[in-house]
Amino acid sequence: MAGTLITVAPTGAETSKEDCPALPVTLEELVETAQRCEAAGAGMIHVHIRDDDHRPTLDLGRLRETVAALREETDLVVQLSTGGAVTDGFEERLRVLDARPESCSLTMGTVNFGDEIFSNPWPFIVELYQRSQELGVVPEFELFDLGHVAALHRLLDRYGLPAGGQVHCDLVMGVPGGMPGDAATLVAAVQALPGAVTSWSATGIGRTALPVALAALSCGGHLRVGMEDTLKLAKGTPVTHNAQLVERAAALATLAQRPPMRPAEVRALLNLPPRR
Ligand code: KMH
Ligand code: ZN
Repeated sequence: MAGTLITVAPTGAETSKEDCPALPVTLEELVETAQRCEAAGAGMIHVHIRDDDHRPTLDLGRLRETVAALREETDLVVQLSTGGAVTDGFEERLRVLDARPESCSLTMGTVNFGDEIFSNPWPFIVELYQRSQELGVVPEFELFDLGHVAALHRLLDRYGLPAGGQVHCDLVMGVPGGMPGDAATLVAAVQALPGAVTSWSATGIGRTALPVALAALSCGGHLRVGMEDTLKLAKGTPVTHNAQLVERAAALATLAQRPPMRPAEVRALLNLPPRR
């Protein structure tokens, strides 16, 4: 295990610009964020976009424009969210792949999500997976709970390997309603992963960010950080730019003697074609 993949998730769908002016919501803000985060050590970007009123949207034209701009201005692997917001419909979420990102998120089951429900029924998972295989989009399996790990076994057993043949997943820990963000749970989830998994990262929501990152590094995992998941560096210290979270992750990864992977190394890890 030579390096650490740091994925930045800079925006998400849950936080409003009014509540958090530092959140990147316009295309210009997103590109500036991506550039600074790439310089700080990120290798992949997990993207949610917003409309002119800064509300979450899955508008296909905007998604295409976003993929094009990020490809033009950065080397980062671009991963579009197919989770969107809890209010988004299945058809819209499936259509995200038509924007032809290199990677997409693919959540492996329904989960209580605070006061809401993040709905991912099995037939939707299968349709999204098969579409990703047809289009050659490399999925990142999002695992919010141990049941999602079991569902990943079932998916791979029944429908085979993803595009590219590598299996990358992300443990999303500490969502109210999902698995808790602590070391014991991370170890249990990692031990339960299918043998076909070739790489995994972990992210801890809110105050679980640091314990999850430290546990992931000590277990050989990669890291996802960003304002989608964490709005404070410490109690009373708000994040003012996503690059701060990437810098912190890069420092931890370097301390662990697994420094940040550059985008070309991330493409090799995920068996994506080289870019430039
Ligand atoms: N916004 C959450 C409801 C994903 O991006 O795939 C879903 C989410 C997962 O963020
Ligand atoms: Zn997301």
